[in-house]
Amino acid sequence: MTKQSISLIGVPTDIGAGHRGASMGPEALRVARLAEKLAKRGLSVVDRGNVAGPMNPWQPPVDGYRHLAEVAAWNHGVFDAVRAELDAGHLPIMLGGDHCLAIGSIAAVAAHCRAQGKTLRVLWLDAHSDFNTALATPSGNIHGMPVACLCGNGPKELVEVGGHVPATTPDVFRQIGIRSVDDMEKQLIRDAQVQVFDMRHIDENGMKRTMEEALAGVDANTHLHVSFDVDFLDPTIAPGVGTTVRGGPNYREAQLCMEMIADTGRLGSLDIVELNPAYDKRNQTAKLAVDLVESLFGKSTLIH
Ligand SMILES: [Mn+2]
Repeated sequence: MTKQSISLIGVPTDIGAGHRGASMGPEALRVARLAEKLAKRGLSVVDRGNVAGPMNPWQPPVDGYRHLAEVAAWNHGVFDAVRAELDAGHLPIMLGGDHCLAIGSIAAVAAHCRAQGKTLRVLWLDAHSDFNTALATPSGNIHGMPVACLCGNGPKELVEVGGHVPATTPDVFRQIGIRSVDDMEKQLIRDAQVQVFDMRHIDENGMKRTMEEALAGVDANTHLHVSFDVDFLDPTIAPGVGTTVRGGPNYREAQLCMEMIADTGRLGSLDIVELNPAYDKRNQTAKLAVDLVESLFGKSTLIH
């Protein structure tokens, strides 16, 4: 087997978020030694530096969207950067940044899968479904809308980021850890038939059974994309996010989730988003995220 080649792509913006600070996420992950830890696992890691984009003007929403033009600009940058790494045969890790950046990232992965004849499966690890629209959103913050936009439900500027509309379809998503969904958003998710494994599902079935279900049907032709919103984790272990929701997976549940994804051997790309150092304590959430990403790349706690 050839050595897997990983490319880190920093995207230092909080353009789609309701709190400032996720723009510092890429540096916090670097400071927590993400590249070094993966290299220690025998992986080849290159840090491609940061994507550039507009400043956060911190304006109120216009027609239901905050910073639409700026969000589109950042996502075009992300799309180009992620697509280039995939085309070169590398495994991109997008270091966010807020979750609006998954529009560009997953649009690029979907385009790559179409070109390669691969089947896309997206594991959306998050407290939120991020399936809002301008009509359903209370805030206009676009980090609550990326899944809807990727499925063609959103403003032209975002739906068309990857040039293929829709970028992908609801059936590729498996949402895990969900525990905060707006009322209208719930109906949109039901209508789209997105497969959601919410915290109640995890409580009742355990993380093992949940991940078996979320990974069912993954085969040798599957490209697994993990979109890891750090607010997926319980805030007692991961305080460094702007949108904490209590009652998330604990440390062992999160580790098992990552280990079971690693076991498939099909991980093809990753987003790490919503890490907000302004809310963190001594970079502990960044260190935890790095720890979990090590497990995602096969660092097992099992002794064998
Ligand atoms: Mn999210």
